[in-house]
Amino acid sequence: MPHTEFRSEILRHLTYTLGKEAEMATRYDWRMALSYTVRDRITESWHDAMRTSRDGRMKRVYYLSMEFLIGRLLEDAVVNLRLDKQAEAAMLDLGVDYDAVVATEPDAALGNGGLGRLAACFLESLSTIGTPAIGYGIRYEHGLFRQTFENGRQMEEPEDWLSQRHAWEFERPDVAFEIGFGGEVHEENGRCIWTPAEHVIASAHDTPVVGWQGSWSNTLRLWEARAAHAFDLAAFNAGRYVAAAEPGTLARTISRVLYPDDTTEQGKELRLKQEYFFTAASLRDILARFEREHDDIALLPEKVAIQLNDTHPAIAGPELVRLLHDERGIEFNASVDLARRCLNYTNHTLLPEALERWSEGLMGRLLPRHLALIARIDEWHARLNPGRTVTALEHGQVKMGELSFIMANRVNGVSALHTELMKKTVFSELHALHPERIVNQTNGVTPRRWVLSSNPRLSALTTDRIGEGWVDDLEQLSRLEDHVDDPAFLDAYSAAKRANKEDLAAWVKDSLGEKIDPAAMFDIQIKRLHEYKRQHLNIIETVALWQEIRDNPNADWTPRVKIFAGKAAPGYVFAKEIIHLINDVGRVLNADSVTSKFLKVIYPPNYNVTLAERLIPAADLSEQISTAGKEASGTGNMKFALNGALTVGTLDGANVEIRERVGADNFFLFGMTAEEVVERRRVENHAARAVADDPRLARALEAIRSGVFSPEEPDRYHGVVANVTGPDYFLVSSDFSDYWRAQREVDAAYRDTAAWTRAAALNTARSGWFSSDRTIRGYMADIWDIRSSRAFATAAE
Ligand code: HBZ
Repeated sequence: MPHTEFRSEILRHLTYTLGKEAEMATRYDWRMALSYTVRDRITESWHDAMRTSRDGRMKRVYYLSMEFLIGRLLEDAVVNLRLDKQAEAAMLDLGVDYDAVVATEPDAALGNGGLGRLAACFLESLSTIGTPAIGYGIRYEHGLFRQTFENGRQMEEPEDWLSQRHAWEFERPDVAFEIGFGGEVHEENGRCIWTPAEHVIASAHDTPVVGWQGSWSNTLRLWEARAAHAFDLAAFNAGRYVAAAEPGTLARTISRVLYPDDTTEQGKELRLKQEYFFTAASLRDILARFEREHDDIALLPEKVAIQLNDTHPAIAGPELVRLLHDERGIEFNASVDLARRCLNYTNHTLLPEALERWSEGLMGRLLPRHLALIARIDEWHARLNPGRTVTALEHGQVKMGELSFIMANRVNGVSALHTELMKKTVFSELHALHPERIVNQTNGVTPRRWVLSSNPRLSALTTDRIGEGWVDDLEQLSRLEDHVDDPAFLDAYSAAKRANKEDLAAWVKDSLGEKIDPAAMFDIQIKRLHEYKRQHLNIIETVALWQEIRDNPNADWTPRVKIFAGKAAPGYVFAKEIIHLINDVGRVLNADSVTSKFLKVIYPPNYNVTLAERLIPAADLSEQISTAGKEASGTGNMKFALNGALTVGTLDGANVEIRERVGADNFFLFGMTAEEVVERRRVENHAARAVADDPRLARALEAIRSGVFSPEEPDRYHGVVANVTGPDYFLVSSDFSDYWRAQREVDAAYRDTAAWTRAAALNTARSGWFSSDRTIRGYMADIWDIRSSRAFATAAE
């Protein structure tokens, strides 16, 4: 379609959908008009896809997730529909700055980090592959908090992406379910009837998710909570206006805000309510759709594959049993069997403090019928597996990991190492009972967002050399290997990186006022703040390096810019101290006229998907330095490698598989292995010994402890230093010397520009396996038993 036609459509939406005259239109108006125009195109393929799935009675994937970290959608849709040229030309014709318009879209942060972003990549890959799927989650009014810094300290402000209209969604007032809480259970004619004390309405909002080239679209269905009776007319008439609106306000709290906690379960009743709310609504929707298309419930596992993204929707097990047994009268064992054959569970962490548990008291109060069903499921499981008993209910607690495992057809980890550790640690007993149940599915990322759209320069170069088949067949990147000894290719590759770095430097200057040199190595660590991710190892090494540069300022240092970004959970005090420390160190180093030409520290606030898209293409070095055995997979590590950053990293999560693929020569390995970590913790005073053995570490810690970076409050970091020199559970001190060694190897390697560029290009060429398309195909084959996608749609039964 010519861009003039596209332009008329934008104007039509501006006039008739938004009711604005072109002369009066703001950037917001133009963005909305453009988004509606693009959405119209998606809608056609979306309806086709839904019709094909319905008519073909196809099996569908239902991805239940508390989080979908989708970010901005306009550019993604434009790129997938290949409308970029037209959209830009049309906006130019209209006298509107396309990039500026795109930049006004709020970043939808309906997730905390990797788990939520994985869900978003999966939906896009499912659409690209053409597998019928629906993502189910919560339509949070407020996503993850907005982070600002006040004198280097993290401050949290509410996020309000919905203060503007959300251009992509379709409200479905006709799709609504009543969700109950509390109340009583009684028996009637041998059947259990649950009479909840309280009801909330879950009402659906759909966002189409378009795949590559627009040939298929799936649905992200997010539930909003509202009151069954939003308004108390009697109270209003009595003049009690606030009280009159109370039922609505109370109900709405359920979908009000995303829990900003990515570690410990706060044990909040509201969190359990959120979990049940969206899980129950989704299951009812799934069954309703199934029953519209099939009349034999025995077909359920053949037509329905439900994936639980971590244990947050684990109540799906007992809820599905309740819907089948209590509500449809199917015999209990048959109900459990049917439910179990539909359900699968993905584990994302082995950290004991992050495994969800609910007290029996709370569960019994909020979901009395489910508590009873969990006990019955435990009995059922024990009967089938006499001898050894593993139960979900134990010591007055409901263990959601065990419940998910027992109720799942397949359980998966997210990297090879993580899956092996699952078998050996948290789920060892259940694994012994069900050795076929645990499978691995190493994570992946969508190349459409994380290369094509975010790194247009690298994409153009790649397409120029190998054609554009790589976009939905990422392993074709291996064909770049034929070019890594071609100087012209390497020049172009390094020119693309350089231009990305210049863009980032300009942005840093504009937004933070700090000047950074695009010739310096851009060394980036971006992820949630957590002790196991060890941002403090990175900043302590930065301090030690700064001290060495000061000792010998005329030496030939390799210039570096250390870039950090990430949020700490608001209640996670230690993580917030690390943020404060990084900012304090940055303030001192960036102002040091002797060292700042060699070393700077930058920490842009409010890390989100959009910022990741800006930073990753400009990275030379990717920091993946978690304590081995703690990072389940990581997905940022994959995005960096694809975009040609070399990794300095431990043998943890998917780093192991990245290193295997890119080659040991193109990866800077350091640190203890997962087994060595366990050993080392047994050594008495391991941290103190490590400090005593490494004068550099001792000196850096002393500077931090004595207030060199916090002169206004010299003991500000006593706690941090006491931790790292004392218990040091995450072995920062014990891994420091080897990290230092690896970093000096990085320095040396970076000085050989040609060799570095070649290694970077090899990282791109060899990372094609880390596409989420590959991951999704793995789930289809090993978990969902779906061999067909759109190409194989079968005729109606
Ligand atoms: O899931 C992450 C893992 O830490 C990371 O290694 C992995 O790559 C990624 C995708 O598999 N886990 C999370 O992101 N977890 C959460 O965000 C989370 C959120 C709420 C919770 C607990 C964890 O209550």
